[in-house]
Amino acid sequence: MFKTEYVKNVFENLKNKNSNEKEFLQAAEEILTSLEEVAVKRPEIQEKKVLERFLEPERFVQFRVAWVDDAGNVQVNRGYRVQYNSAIGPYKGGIRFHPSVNASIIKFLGLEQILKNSLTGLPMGGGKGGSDFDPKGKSDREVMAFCQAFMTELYRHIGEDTDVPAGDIGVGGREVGFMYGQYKRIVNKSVGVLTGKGLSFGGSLARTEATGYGLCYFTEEALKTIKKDSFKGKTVVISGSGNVAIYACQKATQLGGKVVAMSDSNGYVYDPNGINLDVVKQIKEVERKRISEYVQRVQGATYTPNCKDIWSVKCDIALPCATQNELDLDAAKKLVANGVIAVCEGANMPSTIDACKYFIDNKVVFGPAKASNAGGVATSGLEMCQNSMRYSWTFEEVDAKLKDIMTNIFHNIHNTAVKYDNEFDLLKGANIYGFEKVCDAMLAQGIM
Ligand code: NDP
Ligand code: 2IT
Repeated sequence: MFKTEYVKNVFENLKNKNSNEKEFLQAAEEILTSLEEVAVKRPEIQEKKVLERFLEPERFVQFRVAWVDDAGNVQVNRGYRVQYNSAIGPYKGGIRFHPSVNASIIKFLGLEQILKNSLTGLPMGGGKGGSDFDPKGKSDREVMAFCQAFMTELYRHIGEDTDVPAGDIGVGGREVGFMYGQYKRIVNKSVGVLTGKGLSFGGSLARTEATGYGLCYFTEEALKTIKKDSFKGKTVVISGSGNVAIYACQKATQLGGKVVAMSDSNGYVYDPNGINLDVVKQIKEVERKRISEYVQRVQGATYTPNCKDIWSVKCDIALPCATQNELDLDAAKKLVANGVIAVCEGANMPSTIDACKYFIDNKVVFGPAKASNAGGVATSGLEMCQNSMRYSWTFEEVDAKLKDIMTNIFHNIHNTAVKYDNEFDLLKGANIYGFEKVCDAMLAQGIM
């Protein structure tokens, strides 16, 4: 798998120390595969043990979160925050509430976040947090009680210049609001310690839309550069129906694409007339119900109770926007056989390693998550900037900066991929371009 003794040993040691952390090892393997050539070119990386230090989080906190449910029962969950790397700025990254959250998931997300944040060009280090709390089916009061209990421990570890969390799966405006309120109550300061806040208390316009919009700006630029093509007239399939998927659907449609399928963890809907996003938003954002509801409300649409089958729907552009490892080699083969020209990742690590390789080998325009979904955290960076200035930009101003950032990310990683002899290997381009800045900063700041 690895060609050099150095990288082989780094990965062997990582495996021995984290043997039951499957997702974390997957992310590390994918990154190390790309960085091997850089380590050969730059001997100081081995001398100063940069890869070993890069892979070991600066800090990892795990804590108890106890709260009381509506029936009066005490509930106990586990909370996490990984402060992975602060070489280029304060730790920055979302919080995920999902029953599958464990140390492996938090560490894979944190590791990816270091490189993603570096790609944005903004001064942000990498972090991530979360809990195995399941917000599904909970009342607003229960979600509030959980968020307050979670922040009652987390507050001591974070700060506007130290570590700035935001949303991720299961954490949106409602949860960020409750957590922000509790932080403010404890420390008695109104500061930009979280991003994705409500617009009336320091949130940035366009943050809600940013990840999905950014994904489409990236995809449009990649199609234009590599294939002299665009969204116009294309059939698009988007997995998920949460924050990222909804705004990816909106922008893909605005750019002239037709989105024909969306999903949740139970199944997917197919609408040959193009997804009616108002209906999806009503079901998911307002009523917090299942995507299967869509077929009760829109004529001609069908529901299939298997979310993975969404990749058998014929399309030109696929945007996986649900979760890790939702797109495997089988799915990749189906997409390619059906003539897909671009697969750009909105979720974090949605494609398995062999699926990524299959896309690259088959000359599909493949946008790796850490580049193509960086619009969310980039706009979080813009929210931090506005909070520091105690000022706010208009929607158009933020959206224009987001578009600029996504266009730059694409060209930076594409140029790097070209330099390393394969313009389709944007994954390698992203890993190398993101890593070199972090590596330079780590070397400049001494051994720590
Ligand atoms: P949401 O909670 O808003 O939506 C998540 C969506 O993914 C839901 O439709 C959910 O379905 C589906 N999903 C979750 N887990 C699974 C699973 N195990 N199998 C199938 N579907 C699943 O989250 P976001 O939209 O914010 O996040 C989606 C992805 O995008 C994640 O990978 C996240 O890390 C990534 N991301 C998010 C950013 C942001 O700004 N929010 C920024 C960059 C990346 P169900 O309701 O059935 O659970
Ligand atoms: O994965 C991600 O980049 C996010 N969930 C957004 C993080 C952020 O700090 O806005």
